[in-house]
Amino acid sequence: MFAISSAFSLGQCAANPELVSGTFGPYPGYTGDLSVSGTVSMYSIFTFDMSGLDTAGGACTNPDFATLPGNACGIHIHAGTTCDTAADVGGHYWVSTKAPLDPWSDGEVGYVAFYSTTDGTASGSFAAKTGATTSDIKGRAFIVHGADGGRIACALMEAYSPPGDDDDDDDDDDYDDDDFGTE
Ligand SMILES: [Cu+2]
Repeated sequence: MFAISSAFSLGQCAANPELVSGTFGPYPGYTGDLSVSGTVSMYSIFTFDMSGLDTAGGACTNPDFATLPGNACGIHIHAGTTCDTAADVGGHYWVSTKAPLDPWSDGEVGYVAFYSTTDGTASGSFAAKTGATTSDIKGRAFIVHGADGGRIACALMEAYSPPGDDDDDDDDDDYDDDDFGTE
């Protein structure tokens, strides 16, 4: 079996975006009536650093999604909040009211998160149009798929605690269950 050691992270505390927009003003030269306000916050992309990944047949070395089974070599957030019971892990997670297409599906959106490995290790980063906030994703299952598309590893996404920070992070998790899509 695969021994996965993993470090997935969203890299930030839910309350602390990495970047935030300043005050919106009119675009230079814009003379129309519209006046945009609000904020845009940037939370981190996903970064990963893993070992013990599937090297079978070299399929995940440079994945060709046209010929591989669905989800081959994939790394995805799934809807479930457990890694204990397969039936409860659920399908891909995204907020369908904000991101209409499954960002984790093969090809449909033109993007799917995957790992590429020759020796069972992989690292990198990716963004996914989940429509989800960090707190939406907190507690959900991160799934690693093998070269045949099967699920080979699972970890729950937890609040990041910097080394030495033993504060209890009590974020509330107020997503609406009707609000996300699964496949
Ligand atoms: Cu998956």
